[in-house]
Amino acid sequence: MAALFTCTLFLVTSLPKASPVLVEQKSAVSRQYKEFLSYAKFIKHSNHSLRAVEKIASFFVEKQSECPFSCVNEPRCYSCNTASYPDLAGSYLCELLATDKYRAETKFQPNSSFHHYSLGDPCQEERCGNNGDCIPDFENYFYSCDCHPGFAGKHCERRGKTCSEIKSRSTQAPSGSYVIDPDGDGGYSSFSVYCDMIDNNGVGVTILSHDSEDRTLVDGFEEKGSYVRNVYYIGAGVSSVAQMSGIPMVSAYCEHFIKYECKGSLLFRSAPAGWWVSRDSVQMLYWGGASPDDFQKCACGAATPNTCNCDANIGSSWHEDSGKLTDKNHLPVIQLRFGDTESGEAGYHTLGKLRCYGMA
Ligand SMILES: [Ca+2]
Ligand SMILES: [Ca+2]
Repeated sequence: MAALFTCTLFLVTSLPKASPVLVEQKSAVSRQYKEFLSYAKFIKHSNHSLRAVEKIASFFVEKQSECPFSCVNEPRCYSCNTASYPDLAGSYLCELLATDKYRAETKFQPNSSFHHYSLGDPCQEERCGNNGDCIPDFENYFYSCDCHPGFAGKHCERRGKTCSEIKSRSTQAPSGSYVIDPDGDGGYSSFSVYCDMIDNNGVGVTILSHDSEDRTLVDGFEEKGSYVRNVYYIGAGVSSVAQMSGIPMVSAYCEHFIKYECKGSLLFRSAPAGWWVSRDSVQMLYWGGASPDDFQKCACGAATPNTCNCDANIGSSWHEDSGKLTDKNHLPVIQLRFGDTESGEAGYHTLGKLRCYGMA
């Protein structure tokens, strides 16, 4: 049976406090140097030994417990065998080994003549929650958790905040529907999104759908902004704009494709006829492909004095302004407004899904 054996070694107190030899040596087992104290945690496996592996040294000790002490003090030592019984002189054989039962699993066997000491398994306790896998690091007596897809945190104890965080904590997570909680435990409740785990080099893209993605006709609304389309986001548990806004807040990048096709229907020229509304309910006067500093401009006008294709106000043919909105502080879009569509004038709006990725 395995019993926890804590091995504490006081080095000779006359050693200089900052002995460079001790500090620099790379130990096989976990050794931490605190002042003059060095220790490692061993588990005693009675009546077992690790045979036919590389021995660093064999010698006799007065007490069995001196053997793991010696292992702690030998940089190449991972584990040790000690004789179960003394020899005629009352001493016990001690073998310092260059490997351990985790690395040489098949060499670890019952043996009534020996006890074996090795470092404990850092994953022996239930370390990782929500079916996460514990990944042991025997050399440093440390572990990490590979989370079951959807979970995050050091111990996989909570929902992922975004698809990027989920992907970072479980690299094999497939694309699909996931429950996320952008603001972590407490605050807003978690909700469902689609995670594209392939796009953008597999960073994990959080995708939020809404009810206004179809290309939609605007006709018969002459007053500026008199056409009103509220955008409702779709996902189990989605209940408020503030809740959804957590996605852009904790993401590095967001994009929201927006397009307006126009036949004699103005967007921004003079007093704006059309605009979109930010998550904070603010009227936004820049279009997809332009930046917030491009006041009353579309992608085509961002680098020129021109503004938007639709601002040419050409009633005899169709034109369009389109591009991605990328200022995550304004996203998602919650409303679309248009006007100047009467007597042969018209427009079509198209709004893509909200896509966010990376971790802020
Ligand atoms: Ca929450
Ligand atoms: Ca017009």
